[in-house]
Formats: sequence, structure tokens, C-alpha cells
Amino acid sequence: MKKLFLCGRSEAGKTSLTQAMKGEKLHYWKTQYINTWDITIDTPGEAAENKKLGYDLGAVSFDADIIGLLVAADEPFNLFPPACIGVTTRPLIGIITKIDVPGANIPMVRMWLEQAGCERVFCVNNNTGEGVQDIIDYLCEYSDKLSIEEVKENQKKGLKDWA
Ligand SMILES: Nc1nc2c(ncn2[C@@H]2O[C@H](COP(=O)(O)OP(=O)(O)OP(=O)(O)O)[C@@H](O)[C@H]2O)c(=O)[nH]1
Ligand SMILES: [Mg+2]
Repeated sequence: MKKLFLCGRSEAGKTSLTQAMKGEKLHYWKTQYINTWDITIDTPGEAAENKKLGYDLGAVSFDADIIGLLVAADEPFNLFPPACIGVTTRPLIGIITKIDVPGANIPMVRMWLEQAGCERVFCVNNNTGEGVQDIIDYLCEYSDKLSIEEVKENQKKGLKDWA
């Protein structure tokens, strides 16, 4: 299973998603610094909201296999500019959290994430666990290690080298 880097503004639901993916009961825990777990790298929202702290995110993201941009379904503005994919060397996915809240605008948030370059967009409710298994399945789709022959075969088919 690939490791997922979680990036998004404070309160977007990054820590809750980590807990939901681990099958833990949700318990609020403000992220103060970057935490590396077995399945995710959980970052503080402030790092994504501050240009200078954002450089840290860029560096640490290289420790993960997949970059996840999290946006809550009721966020009033978008933190991620179009074409974020251009500065990553990893597959980029979008995760829309809080799909259960009043005022959720999933089509708008999906559009933001697609414009950022996300190859897949997942919708989750961390409280109930809805949609969480889809992310786990996606992370398991990627084989852990590829031989050079497999990489070459993927290249012949026009697939990404790491797929
Ligand atoms: N209704 C609803 N609430 C959620 C969901 N996900 C997270 N929350 C709530 O949103 C609040 C913030 O969640 P966190 O997971 O701590 O957010 P975070 O992105 O880790 O925030 P920082 O650590 O500050 O960066 C908590 O009170 C969660 O219970 C969701 O899918 N639905
Ligand atoms: Mg957190």
C-alpha cells in the first residue's frame, strides 16, 4: 500500500481521515507539526496556508508516494491554484471531506481539484467512514515495487512508470 501525503487548510479533516483510514474512533487532535504514520503523512493546515511554511510541505511530500489535496465540501475559497500537478513528481489526488455538512458544494470543490490536476477525486465523510475504503483501495492499486522490466512494459503501454 502506498503512503499518502495529506495537505489542506486547517480543519479540512486530514487527521480525521488518517484516523478513519486506520479504523480508529475519531478524536480531535490539533496537528502541530508534520507526522509520519505508516499510511499517511499528516501535516498542519497552517503549513498550507503560509507561503514560507509551504516550502516544508514540498520537501516532506517526497517521502510519500501519492499527494492528496484535501478540501472540505463547505470551504468558501480554494487554497490550491490550477496546475499544482506541475510541481509534484507524484500522482496527485483530491479528497473532498465533510460531504455531510450543510452547505456542502461538491461540484465546485471537485472542479477546483480537477483544475489543480488531480487524477482522481474522492468524496469522504470521516465521521461515518463513507468513501474512505475507496481511497484505501486506490492506494493498494499501486504495486509496492516495480522491476525495471515492469517499468519498461508500462512505458510501452503509455502508462505512468510507477503505475
Ligand atoms: N461533519 C464532518 N466533520 C468532520 C469531517 N472530517 C473532519 N471533521 C471535523 O472537522 C474538525 C477538524 O478535523 P481535523 O481532522 O482535526 O482537521 P485537520 O485538517 O487535521 O486540521 P489541522 O490539524 O488543524 O490542520 C474536527 O472537529 C472533525 O471532527 C467530516 O467528514 N464530516
Ligand atoms: Mg490535523
